[in-house]
Amino acid sequence: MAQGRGSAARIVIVGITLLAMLLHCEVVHAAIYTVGDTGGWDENVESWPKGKVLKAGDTLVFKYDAGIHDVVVVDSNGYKNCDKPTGAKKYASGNDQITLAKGMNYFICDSPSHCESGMKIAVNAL
Ligand SMILES: [Cu+2]
Repeated sequence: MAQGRGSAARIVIVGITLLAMLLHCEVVHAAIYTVGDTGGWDENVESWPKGKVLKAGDTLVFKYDAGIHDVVVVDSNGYKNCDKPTGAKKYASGNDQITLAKGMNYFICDSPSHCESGMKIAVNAL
């Protein structure tokens, strides 16, 4: 009886250990980046992704004054022309966490003339 309880406890401990290892793996593989680093999501942030190796599943954190800026998910055309497609997903909390999809990810600020002033990024997630 006592031995039976002991092995059940061992199985539970092994299970918890495996789960912890899996969760740890997840954390190690997905990185979190603050867009614009200390400057945050602001004008002239366009060059921020240059030289960074970003991966699908990584999280971008957009920090900004919610009353002034926003973050809109656009396509390549929207990025190039600072144009928000109809029905585009918009974030406006001032502290938005967006997980990157594989391939190109484009974000712009929708406030008048901000995107034209370089408040936009194009990120290639591997
Ligand atoms: Cu803005």
